[in-house]
Amino acid sequence: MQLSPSELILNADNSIYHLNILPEDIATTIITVGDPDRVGEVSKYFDTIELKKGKREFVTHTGVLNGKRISVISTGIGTDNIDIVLNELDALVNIDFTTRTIKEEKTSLDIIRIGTSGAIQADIPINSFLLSEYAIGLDSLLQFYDSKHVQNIAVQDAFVNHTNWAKDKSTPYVVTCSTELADKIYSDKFVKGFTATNVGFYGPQGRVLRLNTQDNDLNSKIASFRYNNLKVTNLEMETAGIYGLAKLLGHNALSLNAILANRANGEFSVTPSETVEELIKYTLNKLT
Ligand code: R1P
Repeated sequence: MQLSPSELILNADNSIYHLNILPEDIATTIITVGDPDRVGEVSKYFDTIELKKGKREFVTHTGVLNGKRISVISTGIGTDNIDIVLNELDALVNIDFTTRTIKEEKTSLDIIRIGTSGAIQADIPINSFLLSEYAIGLDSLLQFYDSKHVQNIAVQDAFVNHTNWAKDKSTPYVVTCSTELADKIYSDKFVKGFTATNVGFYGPQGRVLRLNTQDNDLNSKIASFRYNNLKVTNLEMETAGIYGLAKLLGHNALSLNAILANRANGEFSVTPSETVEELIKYTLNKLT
């Protein structure tokens, strides 16, 4: 079946609509970061950089480090952007742009997020690294896809019961990382975690400046949730979307978090850039 110009949107140079890049522009190992300025903070370690392109919040650099070709792409903030980035990355490798048809032979990407996050458990130190083994999406992204088969329904049902989740908010979805990538990257530098991904930074993550939230106890209920040995460790805005879409599309994904805030203690890092830089160096070292 041919994908129409309104569904698979290509720019005049045949690049994919939002990312503005061509199939040959990306490596099969992709690092995603939220902040477009963080792309250069990663690619500055490459031995060579062959490509720098961008459009809106989506900046891409591709280069080689220790003989391994790597692309680093900024996603901006939120799972709405993750929907664009994951679908367009997949299209770049698994759809033939000339015939507008899905390729028979699929390519699987390794997608590693290097992001920042706030801990929700008091015992997770500021400036530590957290590897998300599990993620729970409190946004609605995955619920728009035929995705029940990649969701852990038992954990999400228990979470809904424990938090008395309001029926007028979308149903949380629980998804997991690529164990293959986790085995490759993990060391005792990391806390293994269960990351909650939410749709906003303020009210959805329980921050009250001038607006009251629908449930003032939400963060404490998220923090006290237990399922066997699982407890939610941190809050951010992309991981569950990345895990869910990567699983559905046949890619491997792993989210690494520099813990810059502790919401339980009210602390924020005084050395955020240094902590993120350490995580970048560590990840590049492990990948190459
Ligand atoms: C919020 O400030 C942003 O920071 C975190 C959140 O997930 C959200 O994107 O990650 P990044 O630093 O990777 O953007």
